[in-house]
Amino acid sequence: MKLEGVELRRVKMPLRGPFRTSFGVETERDILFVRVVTPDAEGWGECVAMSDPLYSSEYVDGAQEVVRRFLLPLLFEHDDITASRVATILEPIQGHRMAKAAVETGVLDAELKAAGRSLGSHLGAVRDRVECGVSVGIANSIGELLDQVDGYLQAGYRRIKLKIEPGWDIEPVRAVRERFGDILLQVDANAAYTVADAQHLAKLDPFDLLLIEQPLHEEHVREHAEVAEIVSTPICLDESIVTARAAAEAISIGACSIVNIKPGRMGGYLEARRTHDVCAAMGVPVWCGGMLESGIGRAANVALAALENFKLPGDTSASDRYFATDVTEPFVLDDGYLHVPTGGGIGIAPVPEILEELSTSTEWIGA
Ligand code: OSB
Ligand code: MG
Repeated sequence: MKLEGVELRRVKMPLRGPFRTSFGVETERDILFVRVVTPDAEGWGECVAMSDPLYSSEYVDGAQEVVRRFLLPLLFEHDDITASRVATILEPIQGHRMAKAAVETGVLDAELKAAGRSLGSHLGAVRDRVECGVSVGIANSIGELLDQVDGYLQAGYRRIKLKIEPGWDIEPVRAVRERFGDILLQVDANAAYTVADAQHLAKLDPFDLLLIEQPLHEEHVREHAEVAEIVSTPICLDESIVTARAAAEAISIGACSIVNIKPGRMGGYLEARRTHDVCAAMGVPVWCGGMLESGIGRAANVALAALENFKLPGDTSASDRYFATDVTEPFVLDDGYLHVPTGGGIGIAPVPEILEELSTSTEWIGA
C-alpha cells in the first residue's frame, strides 16, 4: 500500500465530569488523531497519550512531535507499507509506544478499509458484542460516589471499577459493596502504593473484588509478586505491561494473574493481540482497558475486546460516559454491551462537521 501522506489533527473534547485518579484530574481530552491517506482508503488512529506525562511518560504534544519528526520519516522511506511491517520499521525509535500505536492503527484501518475487512475479524474476534464496565474516579465524598455508581448501574454497566489511592480505598469499597451487593467490582490504584502497603491492601480481601489493578510503580514488577503473596485478591497489571514479553515475564514470576490490555500502551493492536495470545497460553484472562478515548479509539478497542481470552468486562464505556458529543456516531450501551463494528477497518470515521467543530489544529505531512 502506498502512503500519500498523513494528517495530524488535534481535537479538544470536554469531559462530562472531572475524572480524578491518584495521578491527577482530567477535565477534558486533548486528542491527537492520525489520518493516513492512501490512494484506496484513508485510515484513522487515535493517540491515547494524555496532556501531561502522569499516567505514563508519553504526553500528547510529545507524541505529535515524535510522529512528525521520527516516525513518519521512517515510514515514508518505504513506498509499499503494510500494517504488519510498521512496528519493525519503527523499531529503531525507542519507546513512544502510544505514538507508534496511533500510526500503526491509522495504517491498519486504511488497509482493512481498502480490503473491506473489519478489524474484529482481522484480529480474530469471536463475539459480536462485548460486556462493558465503567471506571469511576475518586469522588469528593462517599455519598457522591454511591450516586455515581448507582447511575452507572442503572445505565446497565456490568462491572464497576473504583479508582483508589491511600486515604480513599477501604471505606469507598466497603460502602459500594454494602449498598449494591453482589455486583462485579474491582479497583485501580494507578501505582499509588508501595510494597510496604501490602498488609493494608489485604484489607480489601473481604470485599470479593475481581482484582486490584497496578498497586505499585510500573517498574516494580517483582514487588507486585510480593504483594500477590500477601493479598488474596488477584493482582492485575496495567502500566507495567508494555509488550507481550513483559506480560509473559510478569505472569511467570507471579506478579499478576490478570492483565489489562491497552493497545496504546503496548505500541498497537498487533502487539495487543500477541499479548492476548501469550496470556491465553499461560492461562491468564485479560480485559480491555481504556484511556478516555473518543469513538475512534473506542471502535478499535471494542473489536479487540471481542477476542476469546477477554474474559472480563472492559473499560469500554459508552460515548455518553465521557462526552456530550463524540467525534463519531455515538457508542450506545445495549443491555450493558457495545456492539462490535462490522464495517471495514475500525468500522467508523469522524463525523466531518463535528470533527471540524472540535479541532484546534491540523498539520499535513506529505510522503
Ligand atoms: O488506569 O485505566 C487507567 C484513564 C486514563 C488513564 C488511565 C486509566 C484510565 C481509566 C479510564 O481508568 C478508563 C476509560 O474509561 O477509558
Ligand atoms: Mg489502570
